Amino acid sequence: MFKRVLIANRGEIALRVIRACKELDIETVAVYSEADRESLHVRFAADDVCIGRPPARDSYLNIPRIIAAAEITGADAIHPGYGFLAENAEFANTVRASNITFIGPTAEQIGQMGDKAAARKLAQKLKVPTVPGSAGPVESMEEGLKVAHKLGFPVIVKAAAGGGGKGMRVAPDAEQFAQAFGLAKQEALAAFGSDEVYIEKYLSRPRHIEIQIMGDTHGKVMHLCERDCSVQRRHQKLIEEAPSSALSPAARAEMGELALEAVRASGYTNAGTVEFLVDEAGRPYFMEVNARLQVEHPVTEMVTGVDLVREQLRIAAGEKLTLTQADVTWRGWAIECRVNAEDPFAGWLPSPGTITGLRAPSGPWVRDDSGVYEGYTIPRFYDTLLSKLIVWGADRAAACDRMARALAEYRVVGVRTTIPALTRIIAHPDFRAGRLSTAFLERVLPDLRANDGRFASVAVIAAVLAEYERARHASPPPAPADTTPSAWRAAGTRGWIRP
Ligand code: MV4
Repeated sequence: MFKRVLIANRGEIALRVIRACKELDIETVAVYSEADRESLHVRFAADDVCIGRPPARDSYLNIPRIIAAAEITGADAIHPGYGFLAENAEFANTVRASNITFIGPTAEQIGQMGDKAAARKLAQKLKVPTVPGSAGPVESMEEGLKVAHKLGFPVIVKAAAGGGGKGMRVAPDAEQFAQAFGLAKQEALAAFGSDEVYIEKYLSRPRHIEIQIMGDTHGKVMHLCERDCSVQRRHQKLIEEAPSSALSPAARAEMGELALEAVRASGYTNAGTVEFLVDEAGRPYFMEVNARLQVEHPVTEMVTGVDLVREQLRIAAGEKLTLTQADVTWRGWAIECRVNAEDPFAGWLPSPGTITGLRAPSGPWVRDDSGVYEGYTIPRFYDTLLSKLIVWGADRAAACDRMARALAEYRVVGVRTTIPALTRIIAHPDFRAGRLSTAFLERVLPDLRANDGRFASVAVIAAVLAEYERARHASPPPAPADTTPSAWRAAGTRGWIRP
């Protein structure tokens, strides 16, 4: 096993990895930008190195500085977390060339999975179903239009180097095809340095269902149940769950097999996710492979009992997977809500600032993977994720009830958060019934608003926060002479202990 692991990331995921290391008695090294001096991951790690200025390209995306930090501190492995350099083949390769172990798939596997058009081709070769579309990259507008006519509109133009929604444009009809094609190409070139695109028939209300997989360096690969990530807004997932209410046990088993089929040939190692869209008829279509640990991995951990980061570390150290496919079972239901510092009442704009009051939910079957603390100032340079609230229940209804309870316990003062929106979504009849698709959120957003254009629960939240502030800063009111419970309460002494 490793002696010292450097975590090339920040926020809650850096803490998540540090925790797994500590439980395996591995020393930890945090790297941080000048904006993150006061961040929790720096305090949690045994050692830390400042790697540069706040913009990510000067710090968390700066490969030479991260390698230098590992060399200075004597780290023998690097965990990339998610985002930043997690799926950068050049980084994985540079780490390896520096005689440091990259905790993730090989540079070659990352490169392979990064080319979405090639991954799609490979899936087709392996008889894993894909959405009808172009055979490969489409060179010209004319060729694209021909393919689109053959498929029938609407179609979607996707960047080969893309993924996660970037460089993607829907063409509803032939008139709008040229524009969609041009914009997708342009965006792809700007974002990925390659304007290669391919075309697929557009599915209008699919569910986004992904299979967690794990492979070791001894040729064993297994899947660990699916996650349903259909509740998202502009490719930002808000709520994820495991398992999915859309799959029967037979469909689940079939998708697990398809996911394994898609990665077996390439000898995939470490954690990965095979992403599918599932249409209204329940047919799965391969989309892409995410060669990293994902944000929403805790829901899988909660239903399977497998510590995915621990397994990542063990696999990277050359050990065998703890479990076999036959040993992996899932029980009950887990739901995750992403708590972001964004104002859902003001176009979901980031709400940076200082957290002046904070109380995270707890209690049975509640997990809060947070990267913040009371007094912490959220830097404006990075994403707005404050924490992931994950709950488990014996079934989906119990998990929904528990999430509602946990969200109601959450208090964040000083910045706006997505909690009021999440509360409303969890309470929505369609969410409760599991009537989900990637179109769900946009469709129900108006339902979540009251007549004044704000969420109906704003008044409630404001009252709760006012009460919280009062209790924190006020001094107790004078005690009434009559200290019976009813008189005590009538005297406005709620929140103060009766003598
Ligand atoms: C699609 C699709 C519909 N049809 N492909 C989004 C994430 C990426 N991994 C795949 N994505 C999609 N691919 C076909 N053939 C719908 C999505 C999609 C989406 C597309 C446009 C705008 C919002 C979206 C939200 C979720 C999924």
